[in-house]
Amino acid sequence: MTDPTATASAAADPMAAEMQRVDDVIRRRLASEVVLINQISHYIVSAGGKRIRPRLVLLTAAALGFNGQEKYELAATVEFIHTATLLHDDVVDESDLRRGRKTANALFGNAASVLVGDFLYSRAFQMMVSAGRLRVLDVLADATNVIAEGEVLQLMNMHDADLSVDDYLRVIRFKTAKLFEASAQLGAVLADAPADVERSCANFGRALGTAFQLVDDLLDYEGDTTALGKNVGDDLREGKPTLPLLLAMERGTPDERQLIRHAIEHGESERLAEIIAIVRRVGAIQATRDAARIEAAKARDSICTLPDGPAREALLELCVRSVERSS
Ligand code: GRG
Repeated sequence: MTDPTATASAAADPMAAEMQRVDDVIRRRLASEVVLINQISHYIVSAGGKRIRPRLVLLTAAALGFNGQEKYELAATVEFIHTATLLHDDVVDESDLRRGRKTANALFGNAASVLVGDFLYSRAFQMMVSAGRLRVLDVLADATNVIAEGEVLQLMNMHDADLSVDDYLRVIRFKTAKLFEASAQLGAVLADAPADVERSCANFGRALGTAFQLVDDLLDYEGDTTALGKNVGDDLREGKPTLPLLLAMERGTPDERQLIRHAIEHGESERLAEIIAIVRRVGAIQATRDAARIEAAKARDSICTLPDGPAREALLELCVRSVERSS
């Protein structure tokens, strides 16, 4: 007899069964004899998340005709790396809300969060070795190194109201787009695709990841805390010069420019409501979304030569969803 819940979820997400396979690997690979590791890693993983990076692995592999079981292991691997970065990032940013729940650092403390992040990160390396391909290690070792560089660059840019748009873009390419790039590239690596196809998939992921982070940054001014599952206004509180603020300074009156500059330099959000109103009025949110649309169009162009079929269609659809999202 057909399982009605399986049918319903398949209608909502045609990849539901595939993603379930990834979740099965995630749960199996979380296992540790150390109680606190199990507790914290299950806490963050069971809160869900969009699982967009594992989808990229599965879809690029499928688009290129690869259907081996290793794809689930690698899809779970990139989600582990992503989860490790979230655990570390929430400590660095002192965030207290993630995926609609208290962050692990708020609940278990900074030390436990960093260390369980280390566990997930090193477990990811055990998993990628099990793929038995040096190219997989090459791609992911490079990606994780660049992500860490991006986070350090971001730290250096904190409170810098004179940051250039190029320097801002460099940070988001490193800290976010790199893992999207690696995820899409891994599908091609699994499929033993020629170098130019591997490059196209990597370019797709890089542009999609850039679009994704641009939207992430605008939602911090446009979004709703409940829908986002994290606090809006956190970037301003931290003095993070993201594109909506840089554009608002460019387009605002001298007084408005001064207000935003002061907020970035001192990392304060007492006048958050006023700043959000300025960011919206001068069209900085719209302009940031437009920049994301341009990146998404680049992503779509990158895979125009991939074989036509449902997997390529789903990749194209991801470009739309990543930009037109509100959470
Ligand atoms: C452990 C390799 C390693 C590095 C640590 C802290 C750090 C260096 C990197 C942080 C990078 C980071 C968190 C970038 C932001 C990426 C981002 C947009 C996260 C949110 O992604 P979603 O929306 O999250 O896909 P969900 O919750 O849906 O999974």
